Amino acid sequence: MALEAKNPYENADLVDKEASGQLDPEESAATEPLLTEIDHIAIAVDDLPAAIDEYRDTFGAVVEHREVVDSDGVEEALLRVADSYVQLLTPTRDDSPVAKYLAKKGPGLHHVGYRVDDCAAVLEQVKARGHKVLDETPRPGSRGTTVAFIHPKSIAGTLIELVQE
Ligand code: CMX
Ligand code: CO
Repeated sequence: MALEAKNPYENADLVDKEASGQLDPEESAATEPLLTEIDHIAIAVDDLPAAIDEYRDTFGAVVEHREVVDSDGVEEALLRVADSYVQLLTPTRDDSPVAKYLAKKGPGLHHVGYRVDDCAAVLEQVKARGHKVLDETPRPGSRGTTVAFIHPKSIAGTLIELVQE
């Protein structure tokens, strides 16, 4: 099919829609990759110092940045891995989204942060494609970044953070 040849990563649903004339093939997919790099893999933990020690002792990974992000009720430790980070995250208060996650699921992968060149522009594209977003407009993240979250139920079961440095 034409769309498959143009973009092998397109999903079957869109291919079907294009074939049935519901989607304009020229507008059906982002024309160039919007995600430029994995910024961070975020892991929720109950005990931040213990997790930092574990990563250092096991992998030799060291903390490059520590920050309390009040707006999200979290404390983070960023450990560099090549051009990306592991973001160890722990809640700083009971109403933090990470506190709720830990209570329900226990420690583990919480979200993936993808680097983008223009967070506002990518967020608009994500919304235009019908995905549920958690931030209507970009907002400040840690390290002076600009971020926006996409709901996990809306895209492949993974909480996504768009990160503009
Ligand atoms: N990954 C995948 N699925 C998740 C999830 C996650 N991190 N968090 C919740 N879910 C799922 C739940 O399993 C649940 O699914 P079911 O309905 O099938 O049981 C559903 O989403 C609703 O979950 P919930 O426990 O009721 O949680 P809420 O809806 O209250 O909150 C979310 C979930 C994603 C809306 C909330 O965590 C949020 O707004 N997150 C964005 C902000 C954030 O995470 N900040 C912390 C990090 C800050 C940083 O990185 O700097
Ligand atoms: Co994050």
